[in-house]
Amino acid sequence: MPVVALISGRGSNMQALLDAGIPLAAVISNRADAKGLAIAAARDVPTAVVEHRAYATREAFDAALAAEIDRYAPRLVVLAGFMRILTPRFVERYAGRLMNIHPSLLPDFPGLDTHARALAAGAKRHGCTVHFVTSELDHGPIVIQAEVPVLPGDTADALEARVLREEHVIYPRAVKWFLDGRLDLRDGKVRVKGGDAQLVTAPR
Ligand code: NHR
Ligand code: GAR
Repeated sequence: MPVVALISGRGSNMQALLDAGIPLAAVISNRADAKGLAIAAARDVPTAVVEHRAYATREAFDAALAAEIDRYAPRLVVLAGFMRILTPRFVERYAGRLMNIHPSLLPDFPGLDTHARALAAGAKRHGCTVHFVTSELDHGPIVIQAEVPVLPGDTADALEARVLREEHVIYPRAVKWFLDGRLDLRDGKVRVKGGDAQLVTAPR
């Protein structure tokens, strides 16, 4: 089966992929306590844990992770709330077939704690981005984005929930495009064959 998902926690994006009928060959977590592992197992998706703490270096962890992934020979590897920065060597190995979902409208707010940072900046809109992974963190070619309003009185939690609903819409869409051979990567930019919208605006 074509897709392997890497998770670190809750697994709601992984679940959205399964709910959309994306065939996951395996779900791999860097944390044994990731809630998403139980969700995958309950749906008979094979799971594995490669604990980053068991490895002395990022290179060693990434090599073990790659070995586990490659048992399934996936066409695509998706980061679904995966929280470890990957080494250039790992990223090279899966170049053009490694995707991430990031909870901001990139290039705004790469890195962590994006919802609180968007509020602190006084942003009037926020959202999420599916992108191909390159070795520059959260800077790879953008596949699709969804935008949500920032509302008066928003807390980071309220904003996160609004964004997460859109993540669950755009990640399955992006993965389907990839599996259907509809993504063209040229000059560091992604185009969808057929011209489907690569920006989704959530109604308020
Ligand atoms: N790796 C590369 N090379 N490029 C990207 O674009 C990546 C990546 C690995 C993960 C997801 C990402 C996000 O969407 C992602 C994109 C973790 C961190 C982080 O600082 C930052 C960004 C992302 C994921 N991780 C800490 C670390 O030391 C650990 C934090 C923790 O365990 O909670 O790896 O935002
Ligand atoms: C999601 O909001 C995802 O975009 C974000 O973590 C959450 C994971 O939720 N990813 C990152 O912040 C990557 N650094 P999930 O486990 O329920 O899919």
